[in-house]
Amino acid sequence: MNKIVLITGATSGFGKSSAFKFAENKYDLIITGRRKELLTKVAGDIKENFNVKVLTLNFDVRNLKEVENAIKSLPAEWQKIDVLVNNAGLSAGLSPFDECDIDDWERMIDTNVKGLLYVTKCVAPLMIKNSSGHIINISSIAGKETYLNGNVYCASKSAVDTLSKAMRVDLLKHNIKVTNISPGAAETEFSIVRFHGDKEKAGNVYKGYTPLTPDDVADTVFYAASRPANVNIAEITITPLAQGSAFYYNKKV
Ligand code: NDP
Ligand code: 8X3
Repeated sequence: MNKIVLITGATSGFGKSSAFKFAENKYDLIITGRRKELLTKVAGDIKENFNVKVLTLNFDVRNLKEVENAIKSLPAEWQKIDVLVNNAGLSAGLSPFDECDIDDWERMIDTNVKGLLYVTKCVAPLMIKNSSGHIINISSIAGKETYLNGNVYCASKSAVDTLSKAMRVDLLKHNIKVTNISPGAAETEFSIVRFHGDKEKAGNVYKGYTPLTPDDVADTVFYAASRPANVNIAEITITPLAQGSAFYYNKKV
């Protein structure tokens, strides 16, 4: 029987690449996201290329009822989740603290912090029932250090960092591994979402250096998930070669 991974935010970026990576390694997949058409397309592409099962769950991580209903809807054979990748997340805006839009703050906190909590609260009991499981939280280098105008995004990822530590100690007695992964700059839909759809502004973020690709991050996620049973990778920070910290880049522009 294949292992099962549940990946949130698999319609794009790290989540989508991770879905392919786990499928390549013979995991059955539960993939989630709000954009139903994209989710169906990812599921179809994976089934066409790999001999694995794929279940799609279409929900917004910010809505507790939707999260609860989605996880409750899992057929018995899908309930033994081996790996949960808490990836769904976003940044909204990049402005000085005093100029920020409160709606952007709400979206980031509701998605990156509360959404991650809701999903984990619903999935953890399934892992506890089996006395095994692995929770992989996608934080960010922005959770380690604050950069100019990063304010609430950085705080939300810092919260993920802390929650990873908290989950690791609280769930230890149930043999559940917890890994916190902190990527640096990667070109996905991330900056397009941050700049509210402004693709030109988003593209400028990645000029003058080679950013991480979604596959680089998916490799790291799978590395953490594929260690021997006695090994837990607690923390990984991964950056492009040209990024020395959350705010220092060696750009050729
Ligand atoms: P993308 O924008 O490409 O992907 C984000 C994914 O999250 C999408 O699949 C999106 O799906 C999903 N998502 C967003 N909001 C919600 C929601 N409310 N409910 C359900 N799903 C949601 O960005 P990335 O792949 O770059 O981002 C993935 C994670 O990595 C995020 O947590 C991000 O903060 C983090 N990160 C990104 C870095 C980067 O430089 N790109 C670096 C470090 C961390 P849909 O819209 O269909 O719901
Ligand atoms: C995304 C990476 O450096 O743009 O978390 O915040 S960064």
